[in-house]
Amino acid sequence: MQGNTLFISDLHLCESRPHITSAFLRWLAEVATKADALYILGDFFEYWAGDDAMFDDFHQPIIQALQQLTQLQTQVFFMHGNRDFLIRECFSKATGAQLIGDPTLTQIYGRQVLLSHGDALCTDDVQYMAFRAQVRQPAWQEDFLNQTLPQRQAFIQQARTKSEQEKSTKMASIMDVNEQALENLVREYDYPPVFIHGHTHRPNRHVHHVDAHVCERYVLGDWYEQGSYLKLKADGTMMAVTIEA
Ligand code: LP5
Ligand code: MN
Repeated sequence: MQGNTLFISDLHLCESRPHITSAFLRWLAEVATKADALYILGDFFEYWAGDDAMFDDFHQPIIQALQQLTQLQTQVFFMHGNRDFLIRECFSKATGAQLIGDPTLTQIYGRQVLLSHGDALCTDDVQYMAFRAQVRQPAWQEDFLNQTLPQRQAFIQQARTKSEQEKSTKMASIMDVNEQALENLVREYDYPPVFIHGHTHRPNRHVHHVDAHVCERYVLGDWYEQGSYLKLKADGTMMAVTIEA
């Protein structure tokens, strides 16, 4: 046992930010190999058009690096984000990463830890919630995946443009986690003492009191200007670390 578990999200890996991909690959080799487990909590990729996009020159080094990691002693768990929810078993087989649902309650070093990407808690963002409900339907996804890869990529480009336009008119507060939705989730999962999520790109530690239970909520940072991760040690201490990219 290595005595630490790592959490990351929102790397948004893409060809246009090669320094971030390089920083991540370095971090995998230098830091993640010394961990018991790595949890990737969504938006690992800028977008995922389908597992058939996995064989290109951009994705292959990332997939091979994850595979090397899982072949050593580090377990890798992967949760979907709103950009890469089309990742399927093909990716999982190629990397050795185990797909986990959103949310997932797990036990790490004897403590209950609740994990989520975080977008489902942004319930004030009603336009996004409607979009999410549509694209998370299995039938919608099947239709989408039946299109050719170039057709899917073109659609995603349009959706990205529309999303950026709409985000520029939304108040910052509606794109954050809704307090009531958060409390409901904490109740539903029987008051986990630790909750970790990403998506909002607002790295922080919050302490919530829900029905007289305390829940520490850690928000992961993105990997735009720098890298960042959370490290949970076997003694229960949590560290937020940033790295240069
Ligand atoms: O992604 P981010 O963090 O910038 O913004 C999110 C929400 N936006 C999204 C949309 C994605 O970025 C689009 C790319 C998805 C790639 C996945 C590929 C799988 C196929 C799906 C193809 C569509 O998630 C944004 C939130 C923000 O987080 C904060 O929480 O506000 O939500 C929106 O902006 C949603 C809009 O309000 C509605 C989305 C419009 C997309 C409509 C598609 C129509 C395409 C055009 C056809 C002519
Ligand atoms: Mn997200």
